[in-house]
Amino acid sequence: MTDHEDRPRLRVAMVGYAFMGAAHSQAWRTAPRMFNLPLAPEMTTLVGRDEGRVAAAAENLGWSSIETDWRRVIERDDIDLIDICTPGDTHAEIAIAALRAGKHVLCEKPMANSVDEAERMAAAAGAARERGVRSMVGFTYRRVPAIALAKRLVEQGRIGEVHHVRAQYLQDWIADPKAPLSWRLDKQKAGSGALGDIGAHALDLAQYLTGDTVVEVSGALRTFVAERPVASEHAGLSGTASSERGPVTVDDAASFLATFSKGAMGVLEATRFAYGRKNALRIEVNGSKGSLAFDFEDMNVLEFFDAGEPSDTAGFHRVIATEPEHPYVAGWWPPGHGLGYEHAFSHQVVDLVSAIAAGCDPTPSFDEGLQVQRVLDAVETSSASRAWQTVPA
Ligand code: SOE
Repeated sequence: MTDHEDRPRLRVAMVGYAFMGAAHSQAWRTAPRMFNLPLAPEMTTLVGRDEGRVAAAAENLGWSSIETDWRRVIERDDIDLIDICTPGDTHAEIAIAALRAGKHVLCEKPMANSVDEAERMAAAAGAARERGVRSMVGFTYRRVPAIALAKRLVEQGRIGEVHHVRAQYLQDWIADPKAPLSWRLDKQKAGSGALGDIGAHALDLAQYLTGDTVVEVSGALRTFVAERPVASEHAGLSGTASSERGPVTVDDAASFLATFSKGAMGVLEATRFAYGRKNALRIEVNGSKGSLAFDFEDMNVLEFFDAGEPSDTAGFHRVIATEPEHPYVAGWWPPGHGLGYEHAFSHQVVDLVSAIAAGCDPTPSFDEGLQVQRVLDAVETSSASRAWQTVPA
């Protein structure tokens, strides 16, 4: 444990306290204990509309106080950063107001529900940057050590020029037609379905690892189950079913072909209907000198093929990314002791706090969030028009 008393504080208010709020809370609590941060984060206020529920969550997750209106929080002088963990329909309003009020912002993904909202958010982030106010989008998987290692290898030229990117995000939590409705199946709240919720992660990783952007897409969206039982309780991802039924207004699955600006070809897929695949965020990149492959269901491992090796022994190496030389790992356990889903959220806090202290912009920026939104939008348009779509620059 590190003594933070002599460090400047970073007073955090978090809006929302469900699955993502719990993951972020864990990270705000843990990162300062395991990493030597330049600022001391304080879990000052948890924000939610229902006073009783937010008070219980604050007690449980470790927040010092509560508010029931985010607008009051952004007016407060004792808050430095707003962490947005609400459904997508509120991201733009909260983030823009917070940035204008001079608060740093961490915003969950997808950054917005539409390109228009994302453009306004990126503009607000640009104006805030001029005043030293920072913003970041929660594409957390970038901070899984095996993924950060893959990025390092690509940058070192170890796989050469990228030809192919295959990225999939496969889940199965609504494959059963009896699984009830939740806000994630409501276009109004979530913007889109598998496409924005998990396809956005696959797309972000594809662009992050290659250091390149998608310029053109041909996509297809499907909703396999158009109507579902109304959830009687919002527990976990899918709640508990009642006898009443309501419409699903988002896609259950999305897939698209992508052309990258430097010519690489991408095949991307996101689905909540892949029975047996629980959180299979997979990516494989093939280059002129080798290949890399990752599957979140085996998240401590990165597979690496070096085409320069003698062919009699060449093969994918299974690199267990738990050595102190691997990104982020030195802060944790001895080699081989494995990290989990939550650790990437702690790494997100480490990088965000370090950037704020250093006076530089953290990544992924709101500009990157906007670019992802533009690709997602192009996929939707392509699916509707059954034609390739150019992604606006
Ligand atoms: C639900 O599909 C979800 O929680 C996503 O919203 C997260 O971003 C992803 O990390 C896990 O799955």
